[in-house]
Amino acid sequence: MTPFDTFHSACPHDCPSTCALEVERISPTQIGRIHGAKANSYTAGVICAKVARYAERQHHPDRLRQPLRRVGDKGVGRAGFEPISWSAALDEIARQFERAEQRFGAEAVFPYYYAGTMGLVQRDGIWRLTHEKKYSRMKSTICVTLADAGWQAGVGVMRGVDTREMAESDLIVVWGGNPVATQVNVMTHIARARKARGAKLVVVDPYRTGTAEAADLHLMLRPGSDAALAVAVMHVLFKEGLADRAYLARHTDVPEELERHVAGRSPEWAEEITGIPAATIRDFARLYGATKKSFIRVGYGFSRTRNGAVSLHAVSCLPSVTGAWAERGGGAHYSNRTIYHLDNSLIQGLDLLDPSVRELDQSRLGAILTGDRRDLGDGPPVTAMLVQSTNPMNVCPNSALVKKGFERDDLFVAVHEQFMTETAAMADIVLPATTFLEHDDIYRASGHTHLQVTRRIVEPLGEARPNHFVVTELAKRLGCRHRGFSLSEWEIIDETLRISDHVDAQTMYDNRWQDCALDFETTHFLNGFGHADGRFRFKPDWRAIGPDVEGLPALPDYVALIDRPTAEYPLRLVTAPARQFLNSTFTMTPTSRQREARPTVLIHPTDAARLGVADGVEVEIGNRLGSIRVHARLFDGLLPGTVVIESLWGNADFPGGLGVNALVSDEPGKPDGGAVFHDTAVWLRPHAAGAAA
Ligand SMILES: Nc1nc2c(c(=O)[nH]1)N[C@H]1C(S)=C(S)[C@@H](COP(=O)(O)OP(=O)(O)OC[C@H]3O[C@@H](n4cnc5c(=O)[nH]c(N)nc54)[C@H](O)[C@@H]3O)O[C@H]1N2
Ligand SMILES: Nc1nc2c(c(=O)[nH]1)N[C@H]1C(S)=C(S)[C@@H](COP(=O)(O)OP(=O)(O)OC[C@H]3O[C@@H](n4cnc5c(=O)[nH]c(N)nc54)[C@H](O)[C@@H]3O)O[C@H]1N2
Ligand code: SF4
Ligand SMILES: [Mo]
Repeated sequence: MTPFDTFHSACPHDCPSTCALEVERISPTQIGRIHGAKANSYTAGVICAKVARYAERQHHPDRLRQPLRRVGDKGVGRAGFEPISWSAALDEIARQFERAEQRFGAEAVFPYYYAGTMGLVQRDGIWRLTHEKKYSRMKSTICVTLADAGWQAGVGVMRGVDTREMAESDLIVVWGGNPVATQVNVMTHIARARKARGAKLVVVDPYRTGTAEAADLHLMLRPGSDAALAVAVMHVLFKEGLADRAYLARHTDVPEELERHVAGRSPEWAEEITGIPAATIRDFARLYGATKKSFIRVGYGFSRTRNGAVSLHAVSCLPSVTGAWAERGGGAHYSNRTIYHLDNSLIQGLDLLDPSVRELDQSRLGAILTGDRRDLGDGPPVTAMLVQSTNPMNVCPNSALVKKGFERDDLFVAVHEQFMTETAAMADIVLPATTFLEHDDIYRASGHTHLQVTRRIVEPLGEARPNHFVVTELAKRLGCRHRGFSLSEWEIIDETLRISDHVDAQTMYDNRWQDCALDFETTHFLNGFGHADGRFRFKPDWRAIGPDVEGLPALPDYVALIDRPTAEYPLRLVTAPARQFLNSTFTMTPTSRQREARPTVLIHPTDAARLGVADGVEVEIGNRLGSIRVHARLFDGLLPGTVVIESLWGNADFPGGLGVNALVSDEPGKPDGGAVFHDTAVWLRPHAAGAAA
């Protein structure tokens, strides 16, 4: 007799890897360990430690089990709530939404969601309610907006070279990403290339991450300066005969103009901006130019600055100069989001979308809730919210303002959550949510090519219910008629697959996944890039991507559109993802907490000496938005002038109760918005001195 059965599933988290999983089920209510599926050619049997021990999260004693109504003060947590029934909770939310609508119009209601689950039915069903009721629409800006803009600018379509081809590369460049922490499977395919072909790994990152430590060459640069590095590399490629002129003539828009433009931007010029020695830039350019099978894994990290789209576009130009796109194992990958050809209309109720309904910027939630006219326009205030699968009190920029917004007495908030997060603690009604092991869904991946359908593996904990249930029950109470509200998750998955010309849900489930990889010519853009003329664009049409084009360069270039260091704010803060957390998810599991130890700022010994900061002491870090307290660790794996706080600890985990996003601006990146998490100039001083000042 085996002690457990194994069921297959897919990781629901917001991670490009979307791993194919094998879940040990010990009983109808209990899981054991989770493993990566060996048979999946991308997952290849490997998953991250935090999901391998998902049982810690699934069976955590603090999981929410029943609907709650707040009776105490906001922010207190579980003690401020008392249980109520599902029907009473849903009735109250519907009543509050109707009241908001009657007083101010439908746009006073703001359904707000994000990526706690990446399952398309559970994550995106909230849109159906939004569209049918004409509630304010959320403009998604917190994750990929800047990176999307940069990729769209040059490549023109949201797909890239098959990431499994990294195993066939001779040089892999991980640019502005830290896959050891954020998508571990990339390392599997890189390891294959290193073992089989002696491939080299280059990492471009402001600090010595786990990935940088594993690299042959770490290009340690100033945050926000990537475009200067990329342009100087192009300078060397053209100057030293490493540009593929035949490829350029056939597949790109303005190669001669580009060559003239980069001629004036040498490695010495870039050294000034990036902090990387000119000789190192030259060596890297020669290595890149001499290696046809070179693969750039484009990360998201370096796009999270005001000039991030420009930087990402500049990096995407490199394989177009050397012609690496044409080689097996060559080119670049950012996201494969569009390859699945899924028709989302049933899930999202797109037939009811009304573009005249106002859109509110997800990353400016604080400004929105505190009545900023730049966001609200001449529309009504937001007076009622449903928050699903996201924790904005933690993850949103300008988080002190977010808190101020949630503190409003005249704002009604319902939060659907698995845990009493800091956001849930601000709610009037809290609803308990199922985990991916307790509901059905369908997942596509941005980092590979597989579509996966999953089924419930264990019984929901207590009275926990899926997002689909909440959205459907509210829709009924609010008089919605869209037929999506009368179907089960499984029926929606099945119909979505059928209208998208895929196999039915049961077949896809039985097959475990469907590999939707496109052919070589398409993924390598030999049949053309995404623009009408089929050419890669060195000269993007930024205006077609977003309205805020002021200061954007015509050709790839460094533009100082960043929060530049000044005498008052001399350091640049990067808030890179912590390995054991996933945004704010896993900040409650004991092993993750223990391994991450405590919120810590990494600071160069030279800066520390100048500022009188000793290893391990508490420091204060601040800017125009406010200040936070955190412990310092002296670290020589970054340039003087850069500091790093790995994220995302809860606000309450910081000594002063304010987390790192209290320092992050909610100013939108260019040209189409996007949060700028790694673009913050700050001052830093020992805490005791700060208190005395
Ligand atoms: N363990 C863990 N895994 C995660 C997450 C997590 O929080 N923790 N988050 C998930 C999510 S939502 C996403 S979107 C992905 C993100 O995946 P990644 O592509 O890794 O992007 P980021 O995580 O934003 O940033 C990664 C790296 O970018 C670097 N960086 C910051 N600024 C710059 C810059 O100006 N230039 C350069 N070259 N590098 C810079 C940071 O130092 C960091 O090492 O990961 C997912 N996976
Ligand atoms: N400083 C800093 N801030 C950042 C970043 C950074 O790099 N630095 N990264 C940013 C990025 S890339 C992103 S994508 C955002 C992510 O921000 P969020 O999408 O808010 O991510 P999480 O913090 O993981 O919160 C997800 C929440 O959803 C809940 N949840 C999970 N599954 C379900 C479900 O099925 N139903 C319901 N109702 N709830 C569920 C989880 O319990 C969790 O509390 O954070 C951003 N914030
Ligand atoms: S690596 Fe990413 S997709 Fe894979 S199990 Fe971990 S969080 Fe999930
Ligand atoms: Mo993200």
